[in-house]
Amino acid sequence: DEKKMEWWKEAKFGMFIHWGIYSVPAGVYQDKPVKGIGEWIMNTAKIPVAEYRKYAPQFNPDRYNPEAWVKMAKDAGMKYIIITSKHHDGFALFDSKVTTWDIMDASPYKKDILKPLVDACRKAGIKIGFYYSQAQDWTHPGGAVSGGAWDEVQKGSFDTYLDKVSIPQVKEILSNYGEPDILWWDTPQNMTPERAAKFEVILKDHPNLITNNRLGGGYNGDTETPEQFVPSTGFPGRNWEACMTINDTWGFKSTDQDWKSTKTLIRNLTDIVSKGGNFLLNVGPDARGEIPSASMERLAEIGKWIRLNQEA
Ligand code: JFZ
Repeated sequence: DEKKMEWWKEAKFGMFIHWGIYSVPAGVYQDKPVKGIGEWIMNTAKIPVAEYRKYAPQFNPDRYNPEAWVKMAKDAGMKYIIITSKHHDGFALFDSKVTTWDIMDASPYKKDILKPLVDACRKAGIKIGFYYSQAQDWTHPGGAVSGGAWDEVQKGSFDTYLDKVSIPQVKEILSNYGEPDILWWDTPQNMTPERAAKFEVILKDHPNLITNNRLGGGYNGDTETPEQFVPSTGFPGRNWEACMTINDTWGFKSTDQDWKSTKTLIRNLTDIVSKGGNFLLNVGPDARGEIPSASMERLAEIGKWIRLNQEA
Protein backbone atom coordinates (compact mmCIF):
# COMPACT_ATOMS: atom_id res chain seq x y z
CA ASP A 1 0.00 0.00 0.00
CA GLU A 2 2.75 2.41 0.87
CA LYS A 3 4.43 1.44 -2.38
CA LYS A 4 1.60 2.83 -4.47
CA MET A 5 1.78 6.11 -2.52
CA GLU A 6 5.43 6.73 -3.33
CA TRP A 7 4.92 8.89 -6.42
CA TRP A 8 2.06 10.70 -4.72
CA LYS A 9 4.12 11.68 -1.69
CA GLU A 10 6.84 12.99 -3.96
CA ALA A 11 4.34 14.88 -6.11
CA LYS A 12 3.26 17.55 -3.58
CA PHE A 13 1.35 19.66 -6.07
CA GLY A 14 -1.53 18.81 -8.41
CA MET A 15 -4.16 20.45 -10.57
CA PHE A 16 -7.88 19.99 -9.91
CA ILE A 17 -10.15 20.65 -12.88
CA HIS A 18 -13.88 21.24 -12.36
CA TRP A 19 -15.48 21.27 -15.76
CA GLY A 20 -18.95 20.48 -17.00
CA ILE A 21 -22.33 21.80 -18.09
CA TYR A 22 -22.36 24.36 -15.24
CA SER A 23 -19.70 26.31 -17.11
CA VAL A 24 -22.44 27.30 -19.59
CA PRO A 25 -24.69 29.23 -17.13
CA ALA A 26 -21.42 30.22 -15.40
CA GLY A 27 -23.16 31.45 -12.26
CA VAL A 28 -26.13 33.22 -13.91
CA TYR A 29 -29.70 31.86 -14.16
CA GLN A 30 -32.58 33.77 -15.75
CA ASP A 31 -30.37 36.86 -15.92
CA LYS A 32 -29.76 36.81 -12.19
CA PRO A 33 -26.45 36.00 -10.49
CA VAL A 34 -26.74 32.86 -8.34
CA LYS A 35 -24.85 32.84 -5.05
CA GLY A 36 -22.43 30.11 -4.07
CA ILE A 37 -20.12 27.81 -6.00
CA GLY A 38 -20.68 27.62 -9.75
CA GLU A 39 -20.94 23.84 -10.15
CA TRP A 40 -23.84 23.86 -7.65
CA ILE A 41 -25.99 26.27 -9.70
CA MET A 42 -28.55 23.60 -10.62
CA ASN A 43 -29.14 22.82 -6.94
CA THR A 44 -28.84 26.37 -5.59
CA ALA A 45 -31.25 27.87 -8.12
CA LYS A 46 -33.42 24.70 -8.12
CA ILE A 47 -33.27 24.50 -11.90
CA PRO A 48 -35.64 21.80 -13.21
CA VAL A 49 -33.86 18.89 -14.91
CA ALA A 50 -35.42 19.61 -18.32
CA GLU A 51 -34.33 23.25 -18.07
CA TYR A 52 -30.79 22.35 -17.06
CA ARG A 53 -30.53 19.88 -19.93
CA LYS A 54 -30.96 22.79 -22.33
CA TYR A 55 -27.44 23.98 -21.50
CA ALA A 56 -25.87 20.86 -22.97
CA PRO A 57 -26.20 21.92 -26.65
CA GLN A 58 -24.14 24.99 -25.66
CA PHE A 59 -21.38 22.93 -24.13
CA ASN A 60 -19.22 22.60 -27.23
CA PRO A 61 -15.65 23.32 -26.12
CA ASP A 62 -13.97 24.18 -29.41
CA ARG A 63 -10.99 25.67 -27.55
CA TYR A 64 -10.31 22.55 -25.51
CA ASN A 65 -6.56 21.91 -25.73
CA PRO A 66 -5.54 19.15 -23.33
CA GLU A 67 -1.87 19.32 -24.33
CA ALA A 68 -1.82 23.01 -23.38
CA TRP A 69 -3.51 22.26 -20.04
CA VAL A 70 -0.97 19.58 -19.24
CA LYS A 71 1.89 21.90 -20.19
CA MET A 72 0.40 24.61 -17.99
CA ALA A 73 0.20 22.22 -15.05
CA LYS A 74 3.71 20.93 -15.65
CA ASP A 75 5.17 24.43 -15.98
CA ALA A 76 3.48 25.33 -12.68
CA GLY A 77 5.38 22.50 -10.98
CA MET A 78 2.37 20.22 -10.73
CA LYS A 79 2.82 16.47 -11.02
CA TYR A 80 -0.76 15.29 -11.39
CA ILE A 81 -4.16 16.33 -12.68
CA ILE A 82 -7.59 15.34 -11.37
CA ILE A 83 -10.60 16.15 -13.56
CA THR A 84 -14.33 15.89 -12.81
CA SER A 85 -15.41 12.93 -14.93
CA LYS A 86 -18.93 13.44 -13.51
CA HIS A 87 -19.96 16.06 -10.97
CA HIS A 88 -23.23 16.32 -9.02
CA ASP A 89 -25.22 17.40 -12.08
CA GLY A 90 -24.72 13.86 -13.36
CA PHE A 91 -23.21 14.88 -16.72
CA ALA A 92 -20.43 12.54 -17.87
CA LEU A 93 -17.50 14.14 -19.71
CA PHE A 94 -16.79 10.69 -21.11
CA ASP A 95 -18.50 8.23 -23.42
CA SER A 96 -20.82 6.41 -21.03
CA LYS A 97 -22.89 3.50 -22.25
CA VAL A 98 -25.36 3.68 -19.36
CA THR A 99 -26.75 7.17 -19.97
CA THR A 100 -27.47 9.68 -22.70
CA TRP A 101 -26.58 12.50 -20.28
CA ASP A 102 -22.99 12.56 -21.47
CA ILE A 103 -20.66 14.33 -23.86
CA MET A 104 -21.42 11.92 -26.72
CA ASP A 105 -25.22 12.03 -26.68
CA ALA A 106 -26.19 15.36 -25.15
CA SER A 107 -23.53 17.74 -26.44
CA PRO A 108 -22.65 18.69 -30.02
CA TYR A 109 -18.98 18.09 -29.15
CA LYS A 110 -19.40 14.30 -29.41
CA LYS A 111 -15.86 13.43 -28.42
CA ASP A 112 -14.74 11.85 -25.17
CA ILE A 113 -13.11 14.63 -23.11
CA LEU A 114 -11.10 12.37 -20.84
CA LYS A 115 -9.28 10.35 -23.49
CA PRO A 116 -7.07 13.10 -24.98
CA LEU A 117 -6.31 14.47 -21.50
CA VAL A 118 -5.20 11.06 -20.31
CA ASP A 119 -3.03 10.70 -23.42
CA ALA A 120 -1.47 14.15 -22.96
CA CYS A 121 -0.74 13.42 -19.30
CA ARG A 122 0.89 10.07 -20.03
CA LYS A 123 3.02 11.64 -22.76
CA ALA A 124 4.22 14.36 -20.39
CA GLY A 125 4.80 12.09 -17.39
CA ILE A 126 1.94 13.66 -15.45
CA LYS A 127 -0.29 11.37 -13.36
CA ILE A 128 -4.02 11.42 -14.06
CA GLY A 129 -6.97 11.10 -11.72
CA PHE A 130 -10.73 11.17 -12.06
CA TYR A 131 -13.15 12.88 -9.70
CA TYR A 132 -16.43 10.98 -9.67
CA SER A 133 -19.58 11.98 -7.77
CA GLN A 134 -20.70 8.51 -6.76
CA ALA A 135 -23.69 9.35 -4.56
CA GLN A 136 -24.96 12.74 -5.54
CA ASP A 137 -26.54 12.99 -8.99
CA TRP A 138 -29.26 15.57 -9.64
CA THR A 139 -30.25 14.28 -13.06
CA HIS A 140 -30.48 10.50 -12.85
CA PRO A 141 -33.50 9.33 -10.81
CA GLY A 142 -32.57 8.26 -7.30
CA GLY A 143 -29.25 10.11 -7.14
CA ALA A 144 -29.29 11.28 -3.54
CA VAL A 145 -30.43 14.84 -3.73
CA SER A 146 -28.88 17.34 -1.36
CA GLY A 147 -31.67 19.06 0.56
CA GLY A 148 -34.40 16.99 -1.10
CA ALA A 149 -35.63 16.68 -4.69
CA TRP A 150 -36.90 19.84 -6.39
CA ASP A 151 -38.11 18.08 -9.51
CA GLU A 152 -40.41 15.08 -9.79
CA VAL A 153 -38.07 13.34 -12.27
CA GLN A 154 -35.26 13.23 -9.70
CA LYS A 155 -37.21 10.85 -7.48
CA GLY A 156 -36.35 7.18 -7.53
CA SER A 157 -34.44 4.44 -5.76
CA PHE A 158 -30.93 5.35 -4.63
CA ASP A 159 -29.89 1.70 -4.86
CA THR A 160 -31.16 1.43 -8.43
CA TYR A 161 -29.20 4.58 -9.28
CA LEU A 162 -26.06 3.08 -7.74
CA ASP A 163 -26.50 -0.25 -9.56
CA LYS A 164 -27.54 1.13 -12.95
CA VAL A 165 -25.55 4.36 -13.22
CA SER A 166 -22.89 4.99 -10.61
CA ILE A 167 -21.23 1.57 -10.35
CA PRO A 168 -21.23 0.93 -14.13
CA GLN A 169 -19.75 4.39 -14.72
CA VAL A 170 -17.01 3.82 -12.18
CA LYS A 171 -16.15 0.65 -14.07
CA GLU A 172 -16.11 2.62 -17.31
CA ILE A 173 -13.67 5.26 -16.09
CA LEU A 174 -11.45 2.60 -14.54
CA SER A 175 -11.23 0.53 -17.70
CA ASN A 176 -11.59 2.79 -20.75
CA TYR A 177 -8.30 4.68 -20.44
CA GLY A 178 -5.84 2.17 -19.09
CA GLU A 179 -5.26 2.44 -15.35
CA PRO A 180 -5.91 5.91 -13.94
CA ASP A 181 -3.72 6.87 -11.00
CA ILE A 182 -6.35 8.40 -8.71
CA LEU A 183 -10.09 8.05 -8.15
CA TRP A 184 -11.50 11.00 -6.17
CA TRP A 185 -14.89 10.32 -4.54
CA ASP A 186 -17.09 13.09 -3.21
CA THR A 187 -20.07 13.87 -0.94
CA PRO A 188 -20.90 10.37 0.35
CA GLN A 189 -24.41 11.16 1.47
CA ASN A 190 -26.58 8.06 2.08
CA MET A 191 -23.57 5.79 1.55
CA THR A 192 -23.96 2.93 4.00
CA PRO A 193 -21.21 0.33 4.55
CA GLU A 194 -23.18 -2.09 2.32
CA ARG A 195 -23.44 0.42 -0.50
CA ALA A 196 -19.82 1.50 -0.25
CA ALA A 197 -18.74 -2.16 -0.28
CA LYS A 198 -20.06 -2.48 -3.83
CA PHE A 199 -17.55 0.15 -4.91
CA GLU A 200 -14.78 -1.13 -2.71
CA VAL A 201 -14.90 -4.54 -4.39
CA ILE A 202 -14.22 -2.92 -7.78
CA LEU A 203 -11.09 -1.31 -6.36
CA LYS A 204 -9.62 -4.73 -5.60
CA ASP A 205 -8.90 -5.10 -9.33
CA HIS A 206 -6.96 -1.82 -9.28
CA PRO A 207 -4.25 -2.28 -6.65
CA ASN A 208 -2.28 0.82 -7.68
CA LEU A 209 -5.25 3.15 -7.71
CA ILE A 210 -5.15 5.86 -5.04
CA THR A 211 -8.53 6.83 -3.56
CA ASN A 212 -9.54 9.55 -1.14
CA ASN A 213 -11.60 9.36 2.04
CA ARG A 214 -14.92 10.43 0.51
CA LEU A 215 -16.40 7.10 -0.57
CA GLY A 216 -18.42 6.86 2.64
CA GLY A 217 -19.70 3.85 4.56
CA GLY A 218 -16.70 3.97 6.86
CA TYR A 219 -14.06 3.46 4.18
CA ASN A 220 -10.96 5.52 4.84
CA GLY A 221 -9.34 5.41 1.40
CA ASP A 222 -5.72 6.46 1.06
CA THR A 223 -5.92 10.20 1.63
CA GLU A 224 -7.51 12.80 3.90
CA THR A 225 -9.01 15.73 2.01
CA PRO A 226 -9.13 19.00 3.97
CA GLU A 227 -10.94 21.49 1.80
CA GLN A 228 -10.35 25.23 1.43
CA PHE A 229 -8.06 25.45 4.46
CA VAL A 230 -4.59 24.44 5.62
CA PRO A 231 -4.89 22.17 8.66
CA SER A 232 -2.83 23.46 11.57
CA THR A 233 -1.06 20.16 12.20
CA GLY A 234 -1.65 17.92 9.18
CA PHE A 235 -2.84 14.34 9.80
CA PRO A 236 -0.30 12.22 11.68
CA GLY A 237 -0.09 8.74 10.19
CA ARG A 238 -2.25 9.64 7.18
CA ASN A 239 -1.53 10.94 3.72
CA TRP A 240 -3.40 14.13 3.05
CA GLU A 241 -4.18 16.54 0.27
CA ALA A 242 -5.62 20.01 0.77
CA CYS A 243 -7.80 21.10 -2.13
CA MET A 244 -8.42 24.76 -2.83
CA THR A 245 -9.86 27.13 -5.39
CA ILE A 246 -7.99 30.12 -6.87
CA ASN A 247 -11.08 32.35 -6.65
CA ASP A 248 -14.20 31.28 -4.70
CA THR A 249 -15.69 28.72 -7.06
CA TRP A 250 -14.65 25.32 -8.42
CA GLY A 251 -16.70 25.36 -11.61
CA PHE A 252 -16.41 28.42 -13.90
CA LYS A 253 -18.37 31.47 -12.78
CA SER A 254 -18.19 34.57 -14.94
CA THR A 255 -19.03 36.78 -11.97
CA ASP A 256 -16.30 35.54 -9.61
CA GLN A 257 -13.22 37.76 -9.80
CA ASP A 258 -12.10 37.20 -6.21
CA TRP A 259 -8.70 35.83 -7.13
CA LYS A 260 -6.17 34.85 -4.49
CA SER A 261 -2.80 36.49 -5.01
CA THR A 262 0.17 34.48 -6.22
CA LYS A 263 1.80 35.26 -2.89
CA THR A 264 -1.10 33.69 -0.99
CA LEU A 265 -1.06 30.63 -3.25
CA ILE A 266 2.69 30.12 -2.80
CA ARG A 267 2.32 30.54 0.96
CA ASN A 268 -0.44 27.91 0.94
CA LEU A 269 1.75 25.57 -1.10
CA THR A 270 4.75 25.91 1.22
CA ASP A 271 2.57 25.75 4.34
CA ILE A 272 0.91 22.53 3.16
CA VAL A 273 4.10 20.89 1.91
CA SER A 274 5.98 21.79 5.12
CA LYS A 275 3.29 19.94 7.07
CA GLY A 276 3.59 16.86 4.88
CA GLY A 277 0.56 17.33 2.68
CA ASN A 278 -0.17 17.73 -1.01
CA PHE A 279 -1.79 20.79 -2.55
CA LEU A 280 -4.54 20.25 -5.12
CA LEU A 281 -5.22 23.61 -6.72
CA ASN A 282 -8.33 24.04 -8.83
CA VAL A 283 -9.02 25.64 -12.19
CA GLY A 284 -12.48 25.99 -13.75
CA PRO A 285 -12.39 26.17 -17.56
CA ASP A 286 -15.22 27.98 -19.33
CA ALA A 287 -17.69 26.37 -21.73
CA ARG A 288 -15.34 26.77 -24.70
CA GLY A 289 -12.49 25.12 -22.86
CA GLU A 290 -10.50 28.19 -21.85
CA ILE A 291 -8.93 28.35 -18.41
CA PRO A 292 -9.45 31.88 -17.00
CA SER A 293 -6.40 34.05 -17.68
CA ALA A 294 -6.20 35.07 -14.01
CA SER A 295 -5.66 31.38 -13.17
CA MET A 296 -3.12 30.89 -15.95
CA GLU A 297 -1.11 33.92 -14.82
CA ARG A 298 -0.95 32.70 -11.24
CA LEU A 299 0.04 29.17 -12.23
CA ALA A 300 2.84 30.55 -14.41
CA GLU A 301 4.09 32.71 -11.53
CA ILE A 302 4.05 29.79 -9.10
CA GLY A 303 6.10 27.74 -11.57
CA LYS A 304 8.57 30.58 -11.96
CA TRP A 305 8.95 30.83 -8.18
CA ILE A 306 9.53 27.09 -7.86
CA ARG A 307 12.22 27.08 -10.57
CA LEU A 308 13.94 30.09 -9.03
CA ASN A 309 14.16 28.39 -5.66
CA GLN A 310 15.25 25.04 -7.05
CA GLU A 311 18.32 26.67 -8.57
CA ALA A 312 19.28 28.32 -5.29
C1 JFZ B 1 -17.55 19.09 -2.71
C2 JFZ B 1 -18.46 19.42 -3.87
O1 JFZ B 1 -19.80 19.51 -3.46
C3 JFZ B 1 -17.99 20.71 -4.53
O2 JFZ B 1 -18.81 21.03 -5.61
C4 JFZ B 1 -16.56 20.53 -5.00
O3 JFZ B 1 -16.51 19.51 -5.99
C5 JFZ B 1 -15.67 20.16 -3.83
C6 JFZ B 1 -14.26 19.85 -4.23
O4 JFZ B 1 -16.19 19.03 -3.13
O5 JFZ B 1 -17.80 20.00 -1.67
C7 JFZ B 1 -17.37 19.76 -0.40
C8 JFZ B 1 -17.02 18.51 0.04
C9 JFZ B 1 -16.52 18.34 1.34
C10 JFZ B 1 -16.40 19.42 2.17
C11 JFZ B 1 -16.77 20.68 1.74
C12 JFZ B 1 -17.26 20.84 0.45
N1 JFZ B 1 -15.88 19.24 3.45
O6 JFZ B 1 -15.51 18.12 3.84
O7 JFZ B 1 -15.74 20.23 4.20
